[in-house]
Amino acid sequence: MALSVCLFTNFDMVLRDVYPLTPWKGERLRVKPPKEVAAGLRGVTESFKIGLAESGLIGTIRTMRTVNDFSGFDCPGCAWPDPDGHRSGFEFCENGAKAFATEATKKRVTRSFFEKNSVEDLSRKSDIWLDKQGRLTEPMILREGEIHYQPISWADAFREINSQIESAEPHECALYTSGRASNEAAFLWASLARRIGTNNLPDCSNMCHESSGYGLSRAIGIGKGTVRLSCFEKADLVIVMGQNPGTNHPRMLSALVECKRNGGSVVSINPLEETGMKRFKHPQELIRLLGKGTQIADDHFSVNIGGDAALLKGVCKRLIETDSIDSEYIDRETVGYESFRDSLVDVDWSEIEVQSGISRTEIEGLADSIAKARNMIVCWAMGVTQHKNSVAVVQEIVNLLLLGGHFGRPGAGACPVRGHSNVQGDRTVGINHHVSQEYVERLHCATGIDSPIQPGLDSVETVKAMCNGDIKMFMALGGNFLSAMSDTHKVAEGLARCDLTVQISTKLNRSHLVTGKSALILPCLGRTEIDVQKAGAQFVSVENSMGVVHSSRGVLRPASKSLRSEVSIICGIAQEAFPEDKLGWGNLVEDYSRIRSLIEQVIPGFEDYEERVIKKEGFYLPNSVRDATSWDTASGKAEFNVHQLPDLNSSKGNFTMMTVRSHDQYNTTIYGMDDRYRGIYGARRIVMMNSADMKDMSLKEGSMVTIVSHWDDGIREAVDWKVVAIEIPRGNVSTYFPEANSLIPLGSTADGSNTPTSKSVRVSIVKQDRIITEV
Ligand SMILES: Nc1nc2c(c(=O)[nH]1)N[C@H]1C(S)=C(S)[C@@H](COP(=O)(O)OP(=O)(O)OC[C@H]3O[C@@H](n4cnc5c(=O)[nH]c(N)nc54)[C@H](O)[C@@H]3O)O[C@H]1N2
Ligand SMILES: Nc1nc2c(c(=O)[nH]1)N[C@H]1C(S)=C(S)[C@@H](COP(=O)(O)OP(=O)(O)OC[C@H]3O[C@@H](n4cnc5c(=O)[nH]c(N)nc54)[C@H](O)[C@@H]3O)O[C@H]1N2
Ligand SMILES: [Mo]
Repeated sequence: MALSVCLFTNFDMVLRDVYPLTPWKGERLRVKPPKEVAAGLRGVTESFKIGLAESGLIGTIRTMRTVNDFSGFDCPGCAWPDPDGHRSGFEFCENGAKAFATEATKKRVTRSFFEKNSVEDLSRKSDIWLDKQGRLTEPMILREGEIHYQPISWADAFREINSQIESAEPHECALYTSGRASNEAAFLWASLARRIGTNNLPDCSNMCHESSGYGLSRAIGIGKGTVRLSCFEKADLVIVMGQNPGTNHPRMLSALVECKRNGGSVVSINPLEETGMKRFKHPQELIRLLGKGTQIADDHFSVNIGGDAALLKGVCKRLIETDSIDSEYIDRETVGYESFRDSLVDVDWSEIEVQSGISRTEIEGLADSIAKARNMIVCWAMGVTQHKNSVAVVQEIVNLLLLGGHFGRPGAGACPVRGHSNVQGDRTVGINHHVSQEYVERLHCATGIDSPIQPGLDSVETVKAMCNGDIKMFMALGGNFLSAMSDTHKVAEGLARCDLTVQISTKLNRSHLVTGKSALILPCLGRTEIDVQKAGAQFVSVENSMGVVHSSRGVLRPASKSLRSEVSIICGIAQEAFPEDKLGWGNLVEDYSRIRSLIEQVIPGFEDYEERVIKKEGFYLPNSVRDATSWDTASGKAEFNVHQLPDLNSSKGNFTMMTVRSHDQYNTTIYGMDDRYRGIYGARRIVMMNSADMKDMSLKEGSMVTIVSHWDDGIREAVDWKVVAIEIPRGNVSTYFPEANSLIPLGSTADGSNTPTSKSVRVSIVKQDRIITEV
């Protein structure tokens, strides 16, 4: 089926009189040369600028001083850890500063705002505009047939939810989680789903690092990274693959600088040479801000989108051919080496070169550097996890690390760099559409809840079920499901088929505008804010990318008196629905240590949670590979996995498109229109192309094109994209997320992990003087 799309209008599709996409009229594209140096003084001034505009001078200084300080809150920007053992104040970066400044904004969305603006009015506004209206202040309801949200009391909101829980079957409910939720909130949310009787727990991880967890757990027995932050000082070589740390994990650049200062090398593998990987000036080291900055990447490989599997195979082939492997380690710790070695013999160098876009000589050069490294770390993020063969690529990374025995010793290992600041913790404490028998039993013992054992729905499956009319109630603990998911129009169609959609949120976003028959907005405290309950001011806990659990305590006055904490909202919903539970949902909210006590009983590794989490440095969760080199796999050893190279020629379209973040956004929250590091200003509906490809198609910078994606069920097309020339291998293009999400077919997902293929979509780019209707 082809989607009905009205071409050359400002909106792609009208649905229930609501526009699911962000409108894009009025963008003014300007292009400058990309930046050579990341952070530096400009980074510092940018952090203050956004803070001043949103939260004023006092607020800015207060929040910046307390972010990641032991007595303050965990930076909501990303999951990169603080320096081991010494959480110090002021470990901030430009983008972390933006994340908390927009939360600490002085602007408010009140009931009169909703009186003035109908849902349709709001749908015509841009994502930036929606976010800039400020913090949500009181619970609101959009009743069936109404066009305005109206105020509702907390008690009535909980009653509305309860009547849905009562009328729907358990499997008709889905509870989404975005990765900012604390351990305490996430544990309760997962428990509530299971109390309702479902494992339908789609979460942002399904769109993010699911491929890492899936691939790693089957290969090495743990779905998390195996390094500590201190490993970066000891590594001889750090490979950064499919990641843009300068924008998305700026504090990681300090770790890369440490590696370099100690004589190590850094290699970048990416279709784009991102600014953060060129030079970096540490914003905390004022004296260095004036210098030239530290060069980060010693070598850069402009791989084709989706070409990493081929590149890694080439590297492993060379390492084996030159006998640059740790045979003793391989014999002792692994299984499957022989099949892996034999499979590489059949892989043709010409195929490796074509798929990766890197010459044999260069690949062999990289392999020779790897051979020399005693300790190697491979870091990766979305450039690895969001392809059809992502699980295979993660396992090729493991194969490479295993060849040199790079597990279980300081300075070496696998480092999937997580996104949302507590996405890893949420998984640890039970946000998962799969459950183990052990979890079910422990949950029952601690809480009396009888969890179903059969798997629930992930994010993609939830949208499919919604579109089939199989989900009646969708509740979201944070996030922006509509805009974050692939195939925006399908998600909109699915949400609209629900009876009730509920969003627990801090700020307004497009998921509040495309709703079920009725909808609730439940406004919550953000991480920066003081959370007072019966037993006094509460803290919550979070887990960073390296498995350290620590506390986070808000310092700012709440944006409104009517806000409730996430924990309080979940307990409110559960108490209304299940007042008879011996667990006493209503009591848990009084003192969060009661929730931590439950987590301790249910989740292994949280022994003495309360005592350990209040320590300044927090505590490391056990990690079988890092701590003991023990392999919790089917074979009891680390496993080499053999994967065929993907068939990249089978699909239609003349380009492979990836969707990336600009320097001025946090996922679906758009702070501004500029992507400073890449030199793109004033516009987001742009497509970055190789200048030779542009020339072939007679396109100039700023030319308008239509993008068409191809899938079994038909095409998706989106109009009015402006072309920008960038250094990217030919045949590859890049657009921004979330604008391009309407082009990613719902069915296009990674094998095994079911993650939308946000980084590889086959598309045709069509100069905009032709109308495409069907291909
Ligand atoms: N400021 C800021 N910080 C953030 C976020 C944010 O939006 N803004 N989001 C947070 C979240 S949830 C996450 S998951 C992380 C995301 O962090 P990243 O993964 O760094 O985010 P992306 O912008 O998706 O960048 C992916 C990178 O992979 C490259 N890439 C794409 N395809 C391929 C490929 O096939 N091979 C290789 N080798 N590279 C490829 C792209 O060129 C790009 O540099 O950041 C977190 N931190
Ligand atoms: N095409 C494409 N799509 C992608 C990606 C991509 O690279 N390309 N990346 C994917 C990835 S990695 C991720 S993680 C997902 C992100 O998906 P989500 O996590 O669903 O999206 P966010 O944009 O992070 O959510 C922002 C909203 O969260 C709410 N919020 C912020 N802070 C809090 C809080 O403390 N509590 C609560 N309750 N709400 C809060 C605000 O209302 C805000 O509008 O998107 C995915 N989608
Ligand atoms: Mo993410």
